[in-house]
Amino acid sequence: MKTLRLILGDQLSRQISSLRDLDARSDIVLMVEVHDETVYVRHHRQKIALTLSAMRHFARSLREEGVTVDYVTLDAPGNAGSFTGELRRAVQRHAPDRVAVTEPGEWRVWEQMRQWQTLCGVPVEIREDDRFLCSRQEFAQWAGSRRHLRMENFYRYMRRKTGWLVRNGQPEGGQWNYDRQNRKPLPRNIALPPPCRFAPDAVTRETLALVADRFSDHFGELEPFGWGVTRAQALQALDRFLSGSLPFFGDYQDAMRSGETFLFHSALSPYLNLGLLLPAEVCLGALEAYRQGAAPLHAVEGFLRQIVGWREYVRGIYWLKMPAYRDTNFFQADRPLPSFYWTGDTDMRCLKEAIETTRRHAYAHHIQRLMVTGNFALLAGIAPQEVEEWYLIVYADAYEWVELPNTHGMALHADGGVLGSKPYAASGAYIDRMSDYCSRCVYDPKARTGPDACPFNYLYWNFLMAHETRLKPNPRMSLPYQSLARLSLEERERIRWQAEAFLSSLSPSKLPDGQDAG
Ligand code: FAD
Ligand code: DLZ
Ligand code: SF4
Repeated sequence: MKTLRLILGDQLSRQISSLRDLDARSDIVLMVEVHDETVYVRHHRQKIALTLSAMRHFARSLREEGVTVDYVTLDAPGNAGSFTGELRRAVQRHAPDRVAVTEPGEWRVWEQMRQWQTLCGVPVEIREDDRFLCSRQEFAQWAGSRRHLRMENFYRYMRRKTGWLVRNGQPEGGQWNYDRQNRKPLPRNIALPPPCRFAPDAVTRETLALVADRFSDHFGELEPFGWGVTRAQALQALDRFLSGSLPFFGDYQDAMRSGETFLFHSALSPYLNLGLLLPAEVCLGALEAYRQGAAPLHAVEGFLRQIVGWREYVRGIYWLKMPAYRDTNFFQADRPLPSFYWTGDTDMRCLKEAIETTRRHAYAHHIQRLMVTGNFALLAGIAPQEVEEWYLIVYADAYEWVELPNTHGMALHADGGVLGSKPYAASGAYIDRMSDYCSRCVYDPKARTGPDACPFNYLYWNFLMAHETRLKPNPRMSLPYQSLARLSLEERERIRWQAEAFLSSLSPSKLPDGQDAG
């Protein structure tokens, strides 16, 4: 049987289910660079270069194995510009008995894929994406009729299922979660590991030239480009992380420092999301480091929690709740995204740092995403869809299945508490505690109101006041509301006035078409 096997740009694993029964004598692997995928949002230029270069390298590695690969480049004559159009053309070229494909990561593509059998006139077998440790069906079963779908409960379920850091049904060390040990600010003189960057080879250089030429109006700097684009490079990055950063990952997971992008974070998310690394092998690597005494329990547990817990959980929520999920707007937030999200042109040092890192590297670590850009968008009442589009554009690891629950649910609480039991709203005090940004900022993180006051402070209190009816009944919000109750009426009025003045001073422009934001 001649099978046409379509590999999407984020399915670059030799173990992907659509390649499992590959017969190199009769089958053809199809890979397509298509305009639609490069512009459904105006991705950061590094993300496009990373994806296309990784696709080209993956095709090359299959060919080296003796597999026939039909690879359609972006500028190939007649390129139809979409997955559906290119699949139809390939079916005409090869007349296969069937098409095999692995389910996509995004709802948008899923809707197209469901039409393919009808549109292409051949059987299309859609296979489960079993790179994930929990299937969509299993997550739905776990969710069952539970009232609350809390990550912590899901994480314990996954720990028991995998047996990772579990002994006789009990968590290694006696606790499931060592989160409390993961909140230390960075000591001033601690040495940070150098980031794992790779020099572009000829294939990547060609892709960089293509992106520079075709996507000059997209956000972000294209070079220096240091992402790995092959499985071998991704494995090298994993090794570097396990031996250099993992031991410190737990302690400083929430820390931020001026001018430092990666700290002790792994920067493995683009590789995991593209398929160059598998979540199971990354976890097994961390567990091996623990077994060998190379990394402490709280670091390994903290890292495992991100992958076995958060990563699988947000994917489960995405598929369980889509498509209605993205349309909820718990706080009725409707303010346009401020223009500084694109330019970094703001006096607020923390935001400037997070946005400049994002422009330069298509990366910011979790706390910058959640507690700086995300927290600001929450407190300022920015419309969820504008914030979500920003996050989908600006990061090399951005795919809607993981971006949307993190933005809509975790950062903005726009889902009303499906994902988090309370909003991650914080004043400047949190950022001051976890970073050195405030000491370099024109604003005073200790002042609540007044000309020098940190905008996060009055926006925070204003947010609590504006959403008192919705949030006060939440028992997890009782402390903030007890503090609010201690503020005088005059102070509340000052907060409201200053927040309004600040918010109306924000210029609401989006990245204009044709502007070079890089
Ligand atoms: P590390 O800190 O080293 O963590 C290790 C791995 O754990 C990551 O590589 C990632 O695969 C996984 N992980 C950690 N936290 C999460 C999480 N909350 N959800 C899912 N996986 C997690 N992650 C993406 O991969 N793509 C996105 O588009 C994305 N958008 C986000 C948007 C917002 C508003 C927020 C708050 C978070 C978002 N995240 C996203 C999650 C997280 O911030 C990134 O996975 C992480 O910063 C990637 O950097 P790292 O590889 O150095 O992670
Ligand atoms: C992100 C991306 C880009 C920029 N370009 C392509 C492409 O040309 N061809 C392709 O197969 N995939 C691309 N991707 C990744 C897809 O957007 C991703 O596979 C789908 O969104 C499914 O998650
Ligand atoms: Fe950010 Fe406020 Fe600190 Fe300035 S003072 S860096 S705005 S938290």
